[in-house]
Amino acid sequence: MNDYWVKGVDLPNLSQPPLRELTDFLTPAENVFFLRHMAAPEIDRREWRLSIGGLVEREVVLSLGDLAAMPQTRICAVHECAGHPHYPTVPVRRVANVSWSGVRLEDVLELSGIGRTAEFIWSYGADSGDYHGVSIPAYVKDLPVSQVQGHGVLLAMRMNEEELSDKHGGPVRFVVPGYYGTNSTKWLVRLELQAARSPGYFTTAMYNDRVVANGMEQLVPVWRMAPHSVIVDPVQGAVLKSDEPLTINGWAWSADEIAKVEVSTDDGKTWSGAELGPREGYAWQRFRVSWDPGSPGLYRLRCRAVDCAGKGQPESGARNSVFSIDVTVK
Ligand SMILES: Nc1nc2c(c(=O)[nH]1)N[C@H]1C(S)=C(S)[C@@H](COP(=O)(O)O)O[C@H]1N2
Ligand SMILES: [Mo]
Repeated sequence: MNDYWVKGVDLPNLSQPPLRELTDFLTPAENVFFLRHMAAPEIDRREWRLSIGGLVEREVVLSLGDLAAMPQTRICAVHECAGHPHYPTVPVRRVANVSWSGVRLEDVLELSGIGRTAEFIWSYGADSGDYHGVSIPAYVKDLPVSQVQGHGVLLAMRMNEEELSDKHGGPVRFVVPGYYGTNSTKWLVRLELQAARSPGYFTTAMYNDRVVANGMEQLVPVWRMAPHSVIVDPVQGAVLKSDEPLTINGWAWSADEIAKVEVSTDDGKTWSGAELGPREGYAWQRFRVSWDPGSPGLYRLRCRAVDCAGKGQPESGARNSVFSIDVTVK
């Protein structure tokens, strides 16, 4: 029984399981973090419709039955929250790895056609309301059309082979594998093709990182996931026995495949390469390293991942900065 989520009680706006609950390759639904920015909408599944408009060749409206009758695809993908939009440099390590099933975005866009001048796809959720004093007409996200084609984007109706729950955005949500969770619009009701980025609050004011390159400040949308890794066994504060073989286990992921994970057991003074599992689809990759601490004491364990393009994790001050825990060896 998990105590961070109580069924039947008013939906809280955030739930996050402790890392010790994340030891399985596929995260069970009850251990998948949950998040929303505004009040959760009420959706009648019989009345639900998805409209596709904007710069399309023809407007399309689909019901749940229409989607269910189309070819279904399953994809395994890591699901990571980018963190609080007001504090983009604070790592929250809010992550899960799940399988999503539903209809490919390409198949739906085939029905509507893509207008010649369309550059962005906007996705609308059914939720609206107050967000920290700002009135939001609808949760809207955007992505370049060129980046979503051929990348497994789904209109998901199932999570881990079960009907998508209300709290995870049912009946249908957008799923953008390899991109931060904020792009995977829950309670999806409309897709729009447009020539420019959306002027919505969550695409302009929030979820844009200020990055300084060549002395110039640039705004970089929070789209593709950066390399990240966490240790899930042992966990923070664990008391371990030195006379038993010890293994440090964790997960690493990024928009691209992870090529290397290193672990330090001396607070970053020395690092050793971990055994790294393969990448399946867009899933996270397992890593492990055996550890002989030698003597009892207090140890700070850290891990860091590098993707196949050579991109790693910053030491501090980023949503994906290097993770650490303290454990005691007796
Ligand atoms: N409609 C809608 N979609 C949304 C959000 C939201 O507030 N409204 N939150 C986003 C954020 S920031 C994250 S991290 C994920 C969380 O998905 P989950 O609750 O299923 O884990 O949904 C995204 N999609
Ligand atoms: Mo998020």
